[in-house]
Amino acid sequence: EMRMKRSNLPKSLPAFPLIGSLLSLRSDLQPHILFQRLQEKYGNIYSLMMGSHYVVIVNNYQDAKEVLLKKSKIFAGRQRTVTTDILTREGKDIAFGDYSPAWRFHRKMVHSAFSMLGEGSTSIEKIICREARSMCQTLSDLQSTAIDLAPELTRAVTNVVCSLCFNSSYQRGDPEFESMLQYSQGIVDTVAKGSLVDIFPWLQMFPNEDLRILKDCIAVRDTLLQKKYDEHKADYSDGAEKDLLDSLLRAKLCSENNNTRAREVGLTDDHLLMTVGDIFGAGVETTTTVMKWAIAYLLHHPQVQKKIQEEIDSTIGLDRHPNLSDRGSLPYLEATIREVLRIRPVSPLLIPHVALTHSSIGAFTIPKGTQVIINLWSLHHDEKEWKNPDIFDPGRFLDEEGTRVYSPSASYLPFGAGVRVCLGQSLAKMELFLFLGWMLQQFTLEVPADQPLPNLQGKFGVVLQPQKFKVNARLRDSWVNAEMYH
Ligand code: HEM
Ligand code: PLO
Repeated sequence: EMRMKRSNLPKSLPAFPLIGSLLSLRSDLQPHILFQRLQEKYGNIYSLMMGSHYVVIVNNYQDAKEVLLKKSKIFAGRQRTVTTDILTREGKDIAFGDYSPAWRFHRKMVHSAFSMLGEGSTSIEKIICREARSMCQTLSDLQSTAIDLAPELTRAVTNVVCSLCFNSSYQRGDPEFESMLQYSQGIVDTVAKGSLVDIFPWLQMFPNEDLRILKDCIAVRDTLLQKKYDEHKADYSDGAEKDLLDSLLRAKLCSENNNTRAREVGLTDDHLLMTVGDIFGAGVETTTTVMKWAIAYLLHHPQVQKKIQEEIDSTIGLDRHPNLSDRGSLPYLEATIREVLRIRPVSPLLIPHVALTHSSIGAFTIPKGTQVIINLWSLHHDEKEWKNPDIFDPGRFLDEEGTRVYSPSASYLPFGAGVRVCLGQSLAKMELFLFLGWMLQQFTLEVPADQPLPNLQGKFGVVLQPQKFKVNARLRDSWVNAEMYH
């Protein structure tokens, strides 16, 4: 039992330090695609060294299921890295924080704050629809000019999560919003993407452009978070929690009064700030990214766009806007969202997991402390699971009549699974449905005359982002006529 047979370890790649550089230096293959290719030579599951860390890559559903679901708690750890430690004050957040009572407590807090806010008069649905309305208004003001939709999409998505976290929102051109856009992109570009400093921590001794950008951006973010925190502390009154930050504050004050588990469950200022930082950051970057991918694919596949519009016209019409109770009756829109999340997963390698104890995956031995990377890209592009996986086809998620959404393969985990499953899954699904539904009811998205089709190759990072592209949002004739009629 004690003497592990070497042969039980997954097959190892030979070129140890090189792989490290491949993750960050511009190789023509992005890491998720490189890891997928290596499968041909090394099998579904193989290992490599990243600096001094032993890493196992999992490329198939069967083994991913064992890691994420069957042995969820065993593989619930996270690796500390140079860049995520700077972002999260040594892992005092949810996403990059190790498995601990503090992690568990903060997940629960966010969960209950979201359900509480969802029920009240300012329900999440109302907030999203308010932002959808404002976004559509802006689009119609900018009609028929080639625009980069990103700032407007980001503002809509940001305002939803801003309402939930801070009970506030941004107008167009708000300088705080502009600065948020900037620092957040800076962080996405430099954090947790397997950069050399994360693989060889001693490199931080030397001047490093990326690390400097990261630190500068985090400083701007921290100022913003601290300001929100101070405002909330000043305004706080018992029993009137308007947002996530109020809920966290109440939990902190409560535990201080009773002198209970405050330290164990991490109710320090740092923990509170890092939790809202996570939700705010994740809330903005993920949903915005999916919206951009969805629009990029709709431009490539105008017949898909047309079909969604026909579905909206026949089930909702022009007298009202889509709402959440329409989710069951717009299967083609729902299927399109699923297909976007399949073909371009936001987080193609999830967030690396860590084995908290000695364990196994399939027949392979996995030593304690092993980093386990689930290659979601491989799962979503597995030819044994999906017919023509590289082709964009929402129809694969529909039954034969085209009336019911289903999953043709279990190998579909855009939000991960198990104890580390995405905390914003239901929020994200509501947003995607409503934003796309509202937008396509009123507008047809087209490639401007002098512009190329969007590039569908993503930029790998902590989220897989599409490259910038321009769009023409044209008010639909039927909508213009209906508006005149009203
Ligand atoms: C974690 C996907 C939106 C908050 C994750 C993970 C994935 C994911 C793959 C990692 C799971 C793992 O490590 O095994 C997505 C996708 C989204 C989305 C595809 C949009 C369509 C959101 C939103 C929020 C959010 C809107 C916040 C409001 C989080 C948090 C974690 C997480 C806090 C860390 C959970 C933990 O480590 O315990 N998400 N996400 N996500 N997500 Fe999302
Ligand atoms: C995005 C940039 C923000 O400024 C900080 C931030 C916080 C949480 C991160 C998020 C970034 C990127 C997407 C992440 C999210 C936590 C969960 C989510 C990693 C870095 C995903 C997709 O896993």
